[in-house]
Amino acid sequence: MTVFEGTFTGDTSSLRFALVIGRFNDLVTGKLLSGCQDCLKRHGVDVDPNGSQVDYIWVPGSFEVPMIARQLALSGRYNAIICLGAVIRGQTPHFDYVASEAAKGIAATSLQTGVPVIFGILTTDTMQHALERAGIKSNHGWDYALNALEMASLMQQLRGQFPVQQVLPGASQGELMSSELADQTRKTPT
Ligand code: INI
Repeated sequence: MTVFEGTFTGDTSSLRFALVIGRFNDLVTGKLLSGCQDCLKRHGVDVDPNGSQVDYIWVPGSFEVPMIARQLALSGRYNAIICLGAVIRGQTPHFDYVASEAAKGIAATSLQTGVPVIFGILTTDTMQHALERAGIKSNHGWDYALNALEMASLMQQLRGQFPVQQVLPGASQGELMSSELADQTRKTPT
């Protein structure tokens, strides 16, 4: 049998990433973004917004993240999509709705499209807790980028070994993208 594992040491120059970032609590999401860019850069990815490897898409808040991630995933252009947001518990149930919809939407996007979509939405009780995870103690943005690199590499390996043969029941036609279709629609082949 075979062991498949994503690597962090391969050539990353042909990989493309999209970062979808919520503006809500941008004190936190801006720091997650910096951590994310630092990690990608140190792994050889050109993070310049004018370059060809990373696109940045800002949305109002975490609730809007999955819809945009889905559209980007369906484009077939990206090896992985990183979703960044910060949902901080307040005095209202708003937190639960936003956090839950963001998590469900991101998971559904990944499953429906076959594109790795990284769940980089911090959910914390306080701003202090969020900031501690966005640079004061550690920066989870770095980890999310690492997860994206690992999944992009793993999917490249699996694509050759396990091409998608059928659209699963429950997925609307054209919604679940086969790896062949993703390859065809990708603007720059990887
Ligand atoms: N969006 C967040 O990203 N984090 C939050 O903590 C948050 N809270 O608590 O309200 C939040 N709300 C905005 C939401 O994501 C949408 O942008 C808004 O509801 C419009 O659809």
